[in-house]
Amino acid sequence: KWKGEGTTQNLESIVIGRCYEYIRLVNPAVGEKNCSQIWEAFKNAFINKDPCNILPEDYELFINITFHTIPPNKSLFWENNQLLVTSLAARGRRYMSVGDTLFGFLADFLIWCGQADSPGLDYESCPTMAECENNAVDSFWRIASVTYAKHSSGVVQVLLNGSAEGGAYPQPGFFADYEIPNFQKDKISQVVIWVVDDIEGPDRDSCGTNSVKTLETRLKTLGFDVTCTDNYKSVMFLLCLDYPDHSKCAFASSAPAAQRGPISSD
Ligand code: ENP
Repeated sequence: KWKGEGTTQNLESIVIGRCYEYIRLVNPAVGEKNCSQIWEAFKNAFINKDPCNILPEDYELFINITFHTIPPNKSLFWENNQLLVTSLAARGRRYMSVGDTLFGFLADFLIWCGQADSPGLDYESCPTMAECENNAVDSFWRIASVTYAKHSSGVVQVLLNGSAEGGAYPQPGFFADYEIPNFQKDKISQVVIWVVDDIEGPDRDSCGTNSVKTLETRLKTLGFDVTCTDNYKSVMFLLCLDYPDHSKCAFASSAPAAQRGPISSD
């Protein structure tokens, strides 16, 4: 009956399994957590309720029991490049995006919703953002975003897609609406923005232009130290993995001539 895809099959097993994977292997530094209690808190936020009337607050207990500190200088905010962020962050080893925190990790890539007057999950369909704002998934990411932004500190990075149709810095968007407003002025020393175009995509937005300019101005007005880099090299290397022969991936080399090819005479 809803327009969106239904609940991911085996949701309970995935969430509980991910919970153990996270606390035992991905990030044991978070310490002991009760994974079945975490699943109960997650489920109780949305089961037996109108799937269009789930609020971020409904996940409060879940957030409280999954919460852990976010290491300084490791936060990575983003829009429109989830797969790139997933490989750049490397499950928290390089950066810790919200999807690399315990609370985000449990839900990443999943879909879920319940139904009014029934304890069952709806595996057939779930409401989309267009059908109702207060759906189980979007309300979840709202409180996850707010929590993550509030607890980010030091140098924070923002990875934006310069080829995105709605602009690299979409408004409305989670970053614009739930993350920036929760940045703690006294905890964040610098905001590092990277605007990276898709290898085969158009160059729609760059540092100092269009929506990125809007973002830079907003952050500076809020009093943050802001830097912006176009096509940041480390991120380009990751993208170029899939396009080794593309002209954008022919990195200027300072290697000695002999390493690039034989020299004709001598
Ligand atoms: P999209 O639309 O590119 O990607 C949505 C996908 O990313 C979904 O599979 C979603 O999981 C997963 N995801 C991981 N973290 C978030 C998230 N944090 N979030 C919404 N979805 C997330 O992402 P958006 O909508 O532009 O959101 C990007 C935001 O995430 C940025 O603000 C960034 O700073 C933040 P699922 O469970 O829905 O399938 C907040 C909102 O990290």
